[in-house]
Amino acid sequence: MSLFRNAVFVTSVAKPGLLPASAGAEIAFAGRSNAGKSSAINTLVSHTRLAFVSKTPGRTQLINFFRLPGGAYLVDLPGYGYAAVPESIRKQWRHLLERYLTQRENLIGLVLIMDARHPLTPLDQQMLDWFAATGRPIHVLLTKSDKLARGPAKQTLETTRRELAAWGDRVTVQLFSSLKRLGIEEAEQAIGGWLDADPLIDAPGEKEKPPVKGEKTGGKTP
Ligand SMILES: Nc1nc2c(ncn2[C@@H]2O[C@H](COP(=O)(O)OP(=O)(O)O)[C@@H](O)[C@H]2O)c(=O)[nH]1
Ligand SMILES: [Mg+2]
Repeated sequence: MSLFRNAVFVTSVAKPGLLPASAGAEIAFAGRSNAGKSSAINTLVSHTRLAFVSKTPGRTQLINFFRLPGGAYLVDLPGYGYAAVPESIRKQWRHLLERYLTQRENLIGLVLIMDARHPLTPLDQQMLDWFAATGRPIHVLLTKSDKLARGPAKQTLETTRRELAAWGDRVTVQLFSSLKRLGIEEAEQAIGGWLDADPLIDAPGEKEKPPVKGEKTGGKTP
């Protein structure tokens, strides 16, 4: 199973007003800057450098859209929490993220990337607050888990799982490592499950259907 293989870059967006029209189900990837988000995306698409692993944290300030072979979209959101970014820019990103996470109709799930050594930072909690309110599922990847010994990694997983329960029962979590390529199948299963359950996948364009002939349009008066 390779859900994400052959993802192709479609477009980058810097402002919420410039988001492309929703063309299919979207799965967004978010995380603190330097948490390992780009690496995780690259690992999942088996396509190194698709999402660009950056040596300079905080550089990705855009929402990047990738189309998956099945017609759904992988959406790479700008990393947050990079201290060296000026407040005015941080405010813009915050606005962009909030708007996208709370209002995007075709967004069917959020993959939240956290460094396994520093899970659930205040900004991670902010993302959870915004998106959990939509009632849609969130899957947390505790990445760089190779940096923890087996015992502490397991402990982190359990503690984080307990804490995540505060955001409801649609939040799941797992250990992940891009370096060691651990957790890929588990992630594909969790995320693939959202696509399987999504009616948009089987009925593309359903929303754009013109009104059925003879149906009341509301525009005419007799
Ligand atoms: N050991 C280890 N390092 C990782 C892992 N994932 C990412 N990194 C490193 O962490 C740094 C930030 O990764 P990147 O994917 O660019 O993070 P992003 O800012 O969240 O997109 C880079 O130096 C990566 O090589 C991982 O699973 N294990
Ligand atoms: Mg990145």
